[in-house]
Amino acid sequence: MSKVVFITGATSGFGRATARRFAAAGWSLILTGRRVERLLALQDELGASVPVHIAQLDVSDAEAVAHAVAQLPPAFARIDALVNNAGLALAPQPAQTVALQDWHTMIDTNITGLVNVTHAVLPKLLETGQGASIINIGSVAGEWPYPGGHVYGASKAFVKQFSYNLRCDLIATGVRVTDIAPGIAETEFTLVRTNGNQAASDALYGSTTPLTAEDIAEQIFYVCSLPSHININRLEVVPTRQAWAAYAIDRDN
Ligand code: NDP
Ligand code: 8X3
Repeated sequence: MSKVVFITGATSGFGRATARRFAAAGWSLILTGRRVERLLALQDELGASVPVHIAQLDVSDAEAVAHAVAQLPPAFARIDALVNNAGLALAPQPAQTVALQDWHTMIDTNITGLVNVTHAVLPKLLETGQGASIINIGSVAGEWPYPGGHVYGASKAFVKQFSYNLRCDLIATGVRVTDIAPGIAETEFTLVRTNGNQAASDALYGSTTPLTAEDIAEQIFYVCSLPSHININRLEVVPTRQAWAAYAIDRDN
C-alpha cells in the first residue's frame, strides 16, 4: 500500500511542488486549498500516476477542516505525512500603517489554520505511529526580525515553538515533527503580500538566485523519507546568495 501525504496550500508554490515530488515517489496525495480549479488541474496532472484526493479547504475554518478529515475515503484514511504549508504574508509596510484585518488574516491562516489542521490530522498520524511526519513550514522570518515582518514573522515564530513543543508531547509515539524554515523563494508569495504587484515581485526575485518551490519540496520529501529513528527538529534553508544584515541604527540627521 502506498504512503499517503496530506498537503495544505497545494494550489501554488511549495505545496504544489511538494505534491509533484511525492507523486514522483509513488505516494498517494490528499491535496487541499481554497482554489478548487487549481486542485482539479493538479488532480488531472497527477491522478493518472498516483491516487489523488482533493478537498477545497480554508484552513482557518476549524469545522471545515474537521469535516474534510472525517470525510476522507478509506484509501486515504491512513496518513503518513502532514505538510502544514498553507500560509501567507500581507502588508509589507511598517506595523504602524497596517490595517488590523491584515494582521488577523495572517494569524487566522498561519497560526489558527496550522493548529486546526494539526488537531484534525494528528489522530491519524498517531495511528500510523513509527515513521509518520508532521512538516510545518515556518520561515527565516520566524527567527530573524526585519522591517515589515511584524505579524508574519511572529506567526512563523509560533510555527517554530509549536513544532518544538509538539516534539515533546509526541516523543514516545513515533510521530516526528519538523519546522522547515525557508529563506527567499520565488513563488506567488510576494504577489499575495503586495496585493498582486508583479513589478514588486519581479524586483525582489530579480538579480539574485532565490530558492525555487522545487528546492523546498525536495527538502520536505527528504525529511519525510529519513529512517524512522531520525527527527530533524528545524531545517533553515536559504539561497547561497542570502545572509544576515547588520543591526539597524537610527541616527540624528
Ligand atoms: P504561495 O502564495 O505560492 O502559496 C500559498 C499557498 O497557501 C496557496 O496554495 C494557497 O492556496 C494557500 N493558502 C493561503 N491561505 C489559505 C487558507 N486560508 N486556506 C487554505 N490554503 C491557504 O506561497 P508559498 O508557496 O511561498 O508559501 C507556502 C508557505 O511557505 C507559506 O506558509 C509561507 O509563509 C511559507 N514561506 C514562503 C517563503 C517564500 O519566500 N516564498 C519563505 C518561507 C516560508 P489557496 O489560495 O488556493 O487557498
Ligand atoms: C518568507 C521569506 O524573507 O520574505 O517567509 O520572510 S521572507
